[in-house]
Amino acid sequence: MPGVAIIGGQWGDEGKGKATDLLGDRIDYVVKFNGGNNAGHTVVIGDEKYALHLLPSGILSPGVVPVIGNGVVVDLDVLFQEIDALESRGIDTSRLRVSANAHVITGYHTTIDKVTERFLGKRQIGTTGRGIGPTYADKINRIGIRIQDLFDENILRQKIEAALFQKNHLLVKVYNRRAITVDEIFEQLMTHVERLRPMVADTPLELHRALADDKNVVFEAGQATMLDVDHGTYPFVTSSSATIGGALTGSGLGPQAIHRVIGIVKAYITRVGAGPFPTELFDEWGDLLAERGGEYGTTTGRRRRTGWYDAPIARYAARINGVTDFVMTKLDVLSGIERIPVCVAYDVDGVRFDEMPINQSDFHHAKPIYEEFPGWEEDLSAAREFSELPRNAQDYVLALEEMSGARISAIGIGPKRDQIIQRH
Ligand code: 2SA
Ligand code: GDP
Ligand code: MG
Repeated sequence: MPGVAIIGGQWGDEGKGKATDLLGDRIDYVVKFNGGNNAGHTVVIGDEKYALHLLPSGILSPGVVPVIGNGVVVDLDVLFQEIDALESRGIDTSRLRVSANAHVITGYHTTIDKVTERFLGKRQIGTTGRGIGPTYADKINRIGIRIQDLFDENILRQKIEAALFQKNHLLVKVYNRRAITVDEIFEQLMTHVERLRPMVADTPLELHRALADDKNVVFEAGQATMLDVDHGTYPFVTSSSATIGGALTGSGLGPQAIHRVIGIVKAYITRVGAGPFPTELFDEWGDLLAERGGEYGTTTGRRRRTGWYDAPIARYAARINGVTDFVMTKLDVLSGIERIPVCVAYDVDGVRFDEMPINQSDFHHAKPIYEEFPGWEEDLSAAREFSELPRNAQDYVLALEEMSGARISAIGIGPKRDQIIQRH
């Protein structure tokens, strides 16, 4: 504290929501800085399970101000569905702040996302179909619609018109779909405007003042390092900056704002969607990790691809983000595996790579070089001290710490809030 970033160290779903939750009562603000409702954070509080997509996980903690930063893309239908669902379960969402500069996902973005994927056939990215890529494309192409544009009907209409000029050409001529009208998009967006108005804020200014006031701010990433548009396995990535740079541009603050960078990694690794994955398992071990780990998409329900821990990826994430600490989740899932392989380097067509190859074809061809660690039988879920873990589990964590490029400060041993061992 005061400025802590929580970043996915793998391909997502490492348990970032839980890590934010762990910082609990010390947090004053939680800022989501990238992505949109493609994200899925599952947080378990007591016997209640919450799945959040667009809202920052801080929304679940009373007293925390959740912030949707300028780097986020916002589907207003989803925003209010999520708010209503939480309110109906007694969660107060009234503190939510939304950046005036965040971009808006409209009906044409989700349509184009889904249609494009269908037309890509074998070359599909496996997107979540939430309109994320097309919305960021419009932002970069300077034809996006921002939250602030919703409050001027003339500007809004003009912007929708400009965007649809291109989109309809694509939809009608290339994809053989019906044209989308300005009116239908305009009406749909306008239904939310009055409800949205009081939430809209100059979020960089509010956050700047909060930090100057010694408040604790958490920067919560969606997706992860290996899905980052610059540093991930492009083109099999999401369209936003999920790494530490995105925490700054996506919230409008300078580097002094961030004092700790927590990388979240699982004790193994998963991926959703297409793209290279050197340690992927296609056998019963893969099924075991998926079933035990509950590895199904929080947003789409897709089964996640599973594999053994990949140390070069962790080191890469440590470098790209300047990770100060790792939180390693889901160690409990590995109980009962006699010998646990860990990828320590890659073999690329006969050449050893100790670090992640930057050339895409090399990474596609990378075969894991494994070192095996002795497993343990015991259920870990009741341990609260590192010393209470079986010796082999301790050694596994220490070995991974040694190879991953930063200390492992906390270890997840179950989905519940208190199922965590803090070391530092
Ligand atoms: P998109 O929709 O344009 O962001 O998809 C591009 C790629 O990014 C991946 N992606 C994700 N990977 C893991 N988890 C994500 N969130 C959900 C979850 C996913 C779900 O928490 O489980 O429910 O399916 C997420 N969001 C995007 C995506 O799979 C593509 O590879
Ligand atoms: P995120 O996208 O990084 O926030 O992660 P998700 O919420 O998509 O997926 C992580 C899943 O793992 C959630 O269902 C969590 O409840 C669960 N989880 C988090 N930490 C642990 C842990 O230490 N052990 C187990 N078994 N489950 C965990
Ligand atoms: Mg997730």
